[in-house]
Amino acid sequence: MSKLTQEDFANFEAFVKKHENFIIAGHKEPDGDCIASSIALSALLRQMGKKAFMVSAGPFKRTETKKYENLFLQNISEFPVDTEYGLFLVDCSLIERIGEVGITENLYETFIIDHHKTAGKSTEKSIIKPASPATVYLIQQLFEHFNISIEKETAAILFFGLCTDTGFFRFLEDNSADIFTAVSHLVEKGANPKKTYEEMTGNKPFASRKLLGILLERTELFFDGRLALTYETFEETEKYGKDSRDSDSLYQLLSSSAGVEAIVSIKQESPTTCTVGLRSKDSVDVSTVAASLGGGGHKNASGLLRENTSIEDMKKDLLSEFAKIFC
Ligand SMILES: [Mn+2]
Repeated sequence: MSKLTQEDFANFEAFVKKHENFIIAGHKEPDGDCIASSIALSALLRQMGKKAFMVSAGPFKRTETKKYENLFLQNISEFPVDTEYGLFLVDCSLIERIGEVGITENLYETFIIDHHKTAGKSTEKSIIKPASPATVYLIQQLFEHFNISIEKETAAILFFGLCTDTGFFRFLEDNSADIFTAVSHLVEKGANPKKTYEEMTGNKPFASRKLLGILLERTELFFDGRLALTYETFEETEKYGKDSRDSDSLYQLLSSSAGVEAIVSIKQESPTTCTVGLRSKDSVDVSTVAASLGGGGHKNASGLLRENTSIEDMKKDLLSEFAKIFC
């Protein structure tokens, strides 16, 4: 269930009552949901008469997240904080996930709001709903339960968070009526789907389109077309810049090709280092491939990094691991 219970609301309220000031921290390498959850929670706390500030280790790599960077402190040492502060962890459950932001474990009373499967179960000090497609959906329920008005800007940011984690609703299935009800509330309050879509998918460097063309042209199929593999050389990384990488579009274009069940993208980060991105449809578990080559991740999205290797060697090792799945 992705709906909060009366107990969840009571636990949240009790935690908010105990402190006057709050730190809000999300995971490092923040995505849209993480950033939006932090911003919306901070608005909620302010409207409940509390003070809150946000911290993020960054980096704000994705185009659509960059404009929010200046709302976050990089390290809490930039701000006088005492141990009376309450700490909210959003879109992650482990203090290690927030990176180097000057927060020491167990120093602050902590409340977790998260939707990751690895986060465990809700407790008195957490709201954890793995069935929720985004953390922002949990925060929106807090607004609505406590009857706190959702300002236009907050509606837009909640909507943005939901769109990023659901691939603009493409990942939702037929059990998501509640989410669309929530979306309808956000649009009523001023969220603009067209504008958000343009912000999320636009503003990419022209060079990134060229690079996509090269990577698509180079893609090879293996195992009767079930695996698509492409790579980016170090020279290309240098020429086009890391800002021109648009893995999401690459995966989307390749996975829409008939028969393709898994996608491999090898990126040469330096003449002797490769990173590998793996994506798959539900029929294939790429986390096993990543794990056996020293990486990790989820069933349908995982990756690895290897030093002292070449694209050719990396490709050979990957194909022999995929042979175990496809042959
Ligand atoms: Mn999330």
